[in-house]
Amino acid sequence: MAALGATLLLTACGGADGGGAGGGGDQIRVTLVQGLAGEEFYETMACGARARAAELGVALDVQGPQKFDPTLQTPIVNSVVAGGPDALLIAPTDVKAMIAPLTQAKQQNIKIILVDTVVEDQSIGLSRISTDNLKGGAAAARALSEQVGGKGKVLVISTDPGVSTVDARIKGFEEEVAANHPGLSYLGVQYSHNDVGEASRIMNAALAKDADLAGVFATNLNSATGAGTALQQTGKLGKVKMVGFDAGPAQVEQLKDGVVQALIAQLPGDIGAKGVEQAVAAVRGQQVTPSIPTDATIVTAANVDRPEVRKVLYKA
Ligand code: T6T
Repeated sequence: MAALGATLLLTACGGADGGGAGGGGDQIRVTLVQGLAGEEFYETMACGARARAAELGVALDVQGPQKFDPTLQTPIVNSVVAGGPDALLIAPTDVKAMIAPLTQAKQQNIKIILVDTVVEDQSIGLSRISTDNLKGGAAAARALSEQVGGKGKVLVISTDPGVSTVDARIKGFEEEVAANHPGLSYLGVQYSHNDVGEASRIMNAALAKDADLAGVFATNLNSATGAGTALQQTGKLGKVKMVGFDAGPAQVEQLKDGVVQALIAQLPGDIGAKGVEQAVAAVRGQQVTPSIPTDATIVTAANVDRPEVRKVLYKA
């Protein structure tokens, strides 16, 4: 079965339409709306969703905005709702701004499954599937503290306030530092708007302001890639320690080049697959699991080439 699963994963990952067996009026139709089209985390999520949809005979459509932005995600959701799928898998790009369009979907009895991020309205989302981000942020704090010898100035670079996942990572990081790492001097959070170039600019400015900066935690893929690029360009390899969330190809290269000391890899493919499973259960009137936390793996230069770690690295 594993081989078949792998085959399906490869097929689906080849961008093949994961439309499942045949067409037919009784086929369950699901749409996945990503937080950001083309980004490795959400493309790996789509890959897992397509593989599971193919196995379950579900017609899966994948769409997403060109930027992680609720003003771009909202018209996509409105268009999807007009098409009337049986279920909607979505990573909402803002805890407040996405409530209105998702309320429309709910009122049309479209089954909503939240993958990765959530909205503040607890009545939206029959299932919430994501990494335990509070735990992930605390793990990042412990890993960074170990890297800097438990002392020195540390900075967090995140995307925007109001994104549930990275907000939880920040909270977990801050609570861990306050409770268990008295030698760290926490400089606070700066926001990259999920833009690699802005994350680099923030990192460069932070290095100019605090020449003795010891470490940085970047809470997501683009923030980490941008901050790592700045460390590379300023020759701070290994001098300023860095822990990043996610494990996209550019991030893994930075890890192998010694720019970044640890990455927290999520399981976006697993999130996507479980999202399809929960959508099918909801459409069929079967039991749905309200909250499904997925695993995370701390990836370092020492373990990155191990088979069990290679399989959690995100697809290009
Ligand atoms: O870290 C992931 C995701 O979990 C988060 O919600 C937004 O950023 C990413 O998509 C990576 O870019």
